[in-house]
Amino acid sequence: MFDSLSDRLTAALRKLTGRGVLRPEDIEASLREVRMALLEADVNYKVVKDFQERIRVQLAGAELEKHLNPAQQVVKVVHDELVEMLGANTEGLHWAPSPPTVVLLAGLQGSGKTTTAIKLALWARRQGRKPLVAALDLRRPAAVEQLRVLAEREKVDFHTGTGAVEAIAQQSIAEARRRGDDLVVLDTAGRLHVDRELLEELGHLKQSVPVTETLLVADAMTGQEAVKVGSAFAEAVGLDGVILTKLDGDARGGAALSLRFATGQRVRFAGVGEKPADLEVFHADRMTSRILGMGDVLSLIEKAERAVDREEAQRVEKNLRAGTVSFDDFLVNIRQLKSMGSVAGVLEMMPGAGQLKGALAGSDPEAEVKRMEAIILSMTRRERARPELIDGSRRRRIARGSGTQVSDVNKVLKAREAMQQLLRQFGGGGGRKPNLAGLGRMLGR
Ligand SMILES: Nc1nc2c(ncn2[C@@H]2O[C@H](COP(=O)(O)OP(=O)(O)OP(=O)(O)O)[C@@H](O)[C@H]2O)c(=O)[nH]1
Ligand SMILES: [Mg+2]
Repeated sequence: MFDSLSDRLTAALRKLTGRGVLRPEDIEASLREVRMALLEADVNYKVVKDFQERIRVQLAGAELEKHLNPAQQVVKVVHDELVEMLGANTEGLHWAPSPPTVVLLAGLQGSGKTTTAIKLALWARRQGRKPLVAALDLRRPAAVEQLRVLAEREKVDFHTGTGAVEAIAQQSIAEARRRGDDLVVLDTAGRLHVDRELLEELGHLKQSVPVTETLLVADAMTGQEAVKVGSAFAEAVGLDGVILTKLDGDARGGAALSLRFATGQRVRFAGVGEKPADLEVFHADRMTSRILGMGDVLSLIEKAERAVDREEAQRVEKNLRAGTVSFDDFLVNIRQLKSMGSVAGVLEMMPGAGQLKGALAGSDPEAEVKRMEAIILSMTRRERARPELIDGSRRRRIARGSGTQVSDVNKVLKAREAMQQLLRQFGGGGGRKPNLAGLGRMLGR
């Protein structure tokens, strides 16, 4: 997804992170490259101009964060502005206060409306909802059949009918009420181009039923065309957001990156394949991190910087850099995790933290961290400094002392090992600049 944009941006920014001191001309040069990269990705030129201006203003501002070096600051500002450009959102669907929620899907021919109708229904079902899809594309009998077949295969309630689309839409809502469905997705007819007739039809339909959200389904591969369509629909019918399809293809990113500024519309979902399960909520920040190729390291740095007691962290950092983790270090670390908010959320963002997460795989990560803390506090000083001493009988004693099971103690021992492994992998000290910093630095400086 957005591969070449990603490559170019990362390359432009990496040049900076390799330097200790940044001269203004270095920054200018990389901003020029960032600009070229965006234009090549088919981002609307006005949007690019605006973007560049905002970055320049921010870099000149006094608000820069002191704990980041100049290169990191540039990366951070670019990152934040990209998130802004993408609409800074993670919204999914807005649900109607009283069900059913009614979602009207509109868009050009072949943009993916019918496929998306079923995808959205399945996404809602994964959220514990009960969806119904309604076929309102009566211009082509095959279109109704397409949705019917998909709905039957996925066991999603389906409704269609003959006559006026407004009436069928109303019936489908009554049908949903009768079946206890709380979401109705209306699949409409497309056209080759935006034309008056289509827009009027959609306008009438929208007035005939209590639509909760009107979402434009747009093909990301069409780039600026999708943006034009977005403007036309927004103006004539009114939109609440966009579902961008075919982001699994080699879309350059222009549509995703221009829509918000050019039309005021946020991308709410991303279609990432042909299968009914291939729909994701569009997370502006995750998408940005993906584009910048840095995991979510930036936000982790941000959180860590806020939460960590620096001095304590510095003391631990020395050990971390050496690639060893005593239980004292470990205790500091998990307390930091705790102070950062959702443990699961933080782990999510750590590159390669899968192992540690596995070790924490309780139903409630927060409770798990408390238990870990109790277990570590039941160890002797020597045990904490030299975990390899902890044999079977010590494990039993520690379990008794902390009111846990030996299996819980084993889990903590494993988690520490996992963290040590993780550190050796991501390294204190050395390189790996794309990740901006090793874990040691992420946890404090
Ligand atoms: N790769 C990929 N293909 C998609 C995606 N979404 C839709 N498609 C494909 O795009 C084609 C058109 O999809 P439809 O859902 O039939 O499009 P539509 O908007 O309903 O088209 P009309 O009913 O003719 O207006 C199909 O071949 C889909 O499989 C996606 O996210 N990724
Ligand atoms: Mg269709």
